[in-house]
Amino acid sequence: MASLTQKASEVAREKHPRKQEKFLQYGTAGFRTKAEDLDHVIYRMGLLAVLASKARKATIGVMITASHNPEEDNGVKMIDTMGEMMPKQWEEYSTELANVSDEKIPEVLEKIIASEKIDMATEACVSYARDTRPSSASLAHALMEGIQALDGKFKDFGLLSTPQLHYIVCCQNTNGKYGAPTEDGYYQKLSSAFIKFKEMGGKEGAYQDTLYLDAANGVGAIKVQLILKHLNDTLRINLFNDGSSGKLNYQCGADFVKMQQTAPTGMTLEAGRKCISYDGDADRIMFFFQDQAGKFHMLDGDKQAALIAGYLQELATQSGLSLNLGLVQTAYANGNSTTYITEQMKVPIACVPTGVKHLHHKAKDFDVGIYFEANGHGTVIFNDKATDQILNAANSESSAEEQKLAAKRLSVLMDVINQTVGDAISDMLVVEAILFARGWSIEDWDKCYTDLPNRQLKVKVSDRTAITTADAERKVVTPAGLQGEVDKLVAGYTKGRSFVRPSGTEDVVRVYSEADTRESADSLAYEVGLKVYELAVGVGDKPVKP
Ligand code: 16G
Ligand code: MG
Repeated sequence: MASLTQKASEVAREKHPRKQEKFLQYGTAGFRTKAEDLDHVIYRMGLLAVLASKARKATIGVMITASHNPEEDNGVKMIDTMGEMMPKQWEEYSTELANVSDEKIPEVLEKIIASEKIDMATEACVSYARDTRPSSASLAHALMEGIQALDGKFKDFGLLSTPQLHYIVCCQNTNGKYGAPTEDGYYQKLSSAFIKFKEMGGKEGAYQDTLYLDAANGVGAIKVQLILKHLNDTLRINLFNDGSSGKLNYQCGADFVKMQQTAPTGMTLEAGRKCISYDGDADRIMFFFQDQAGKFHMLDGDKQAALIAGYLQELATQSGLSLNLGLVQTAYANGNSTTYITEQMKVPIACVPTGVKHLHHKAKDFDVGIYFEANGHGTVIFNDKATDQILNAANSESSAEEQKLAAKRLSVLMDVINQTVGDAISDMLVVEAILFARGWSIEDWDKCYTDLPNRQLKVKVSDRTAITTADAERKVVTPAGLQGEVDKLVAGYTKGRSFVRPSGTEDVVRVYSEADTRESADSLAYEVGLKVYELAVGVGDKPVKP
């Protein structure tokens, strides 16, 4: 064993040396920084993935992407055996391993081997993939050399969207029960379920099967064209920002649309056109359209959650199943979505801190757990009880026709959903399926509730870890006194709400605000931002008055 970990250190020194002392942290979405600083980190993640695979006695996934970040950035994230995020202790191992000198690598590896009681004789297998960034291919090579240095086996899936790799890892570790563990298996499963769902028929109405897609010049552009081949014209897509000329995520993509509350460049809006944006690694999706008066409407993660939860709840009731269905949101969820979903739809809501792992984990408390971040990342998970009940009801000879049809629809929709993680392609199909079933246009869907005007801004402070929060990030604990100031400011606005949290992916503090008017939301964000700047040692430019 010692010779193996020693070899890992030698390869590091020869081929993937740590060139600078910059501290890097495995954050909410793994490591994410300038691509040029990542070679040694990704090599080491190859080493760690081998240990994780041995510890789990199963396949581990590693995705190379920086999602919606600028093209120059890159990142890496490990995927656990069921397609989920890695637990905290592995995030800590990642951070520790990434920041030691090349010479110290054996020491850290051996410590992990001991604490996880890893039998080094166990075979290891790592599945990995990358996004379309120029730096991704060479980083994938560094990863592979890390895996090989510890004698691990690997499968290189080349270019994939992040959720496709999550799906494949889950399939690999469930012996194909969740689907065939290949990219083609993914297309087959989702597309055949989507086609089947449409064959069951929908309500007459204003539904249109045409979409205008901004693919953020990312991997989604390639993958959506592949799934289209399997969809047999059940969906039409006009593709924009397909990567042939524009820059990845630059003034386009789901994050741009959400943050700027405007259409991406490279795409012309026309009244009533149903438009969508993916982010750079296709794990988020935004819907939007322009109305007859030229006004821009955005249907974010909250609205997708409302559509999906409402429909699933209806099917569950119609099929006579007693399933405990609930929705998980974060503090970023628009106040009007929360009110609509709890009061009108009567679906229970849980609120958790930002980050997919928190939402996914909480969603497991329900038989049918729907989770969405406002930024467009979300999915639905069905536990074993729900899955069994739905499949039994769909195949039962005894139940009434209407009941059986509802259960059939549920069972088919379940296969359109990528339950392992939020997935832009899968969510697109799920939303389209529901709109089709309801006979709705995007305007019909948009009418369920109107978003409260909201604003987000960033404040630079000398140390963002000085900001700590509680109550699912809705309250600031430190610096002392800040929450009191936020409360006072919020009290001055009708329907005002605001919170402050340190970012997990950028060196900034984020401020969110909402209120009854655009001006109020902007002004509240500004005032809260200023308080953060004053009480949390702001650096550089102060927030600017709107
Ligand atoms: C990451 C998270 C996303 C979260 C975002 C918040 C994952 C896979 N992704 O992208 O869920 O919304 O970070 O970023 O967990 P922030 O902490 O910088 O606001
Ligand atoms: Mg992403």
